[in-house]
Amino acid sequence: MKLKRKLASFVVAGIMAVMSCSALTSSAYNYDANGDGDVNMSDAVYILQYLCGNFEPADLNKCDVDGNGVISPMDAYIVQGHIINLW
Ligand SMILES: [Ca+2]
Ligand SMILES: [Ca+2]
Repeated sequence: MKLKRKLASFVVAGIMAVMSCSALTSSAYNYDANGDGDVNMSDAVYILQYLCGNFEPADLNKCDVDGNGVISPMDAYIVQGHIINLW
């Protein structure tokens, strides 16, 4: 029974992830998290380094790529997806 629940929650999480990909196509996103004028993997690393507590960015707002008011691994994920043309 527990296995079925875990499997069901895993499937639901997968479906939600796929559905959220379409929401990640906004052109309003600021992918340049580190503000150097380029969008590349260093922006995703910049966000993740902040989340790991390695430094305090000069402009925290730039790390909130999707503009939801929270800086999370999802912001780095959005940058990575943009770089590889996933969305
Ligand atoms: Ca950048
Ligand atoms: Ca965010």
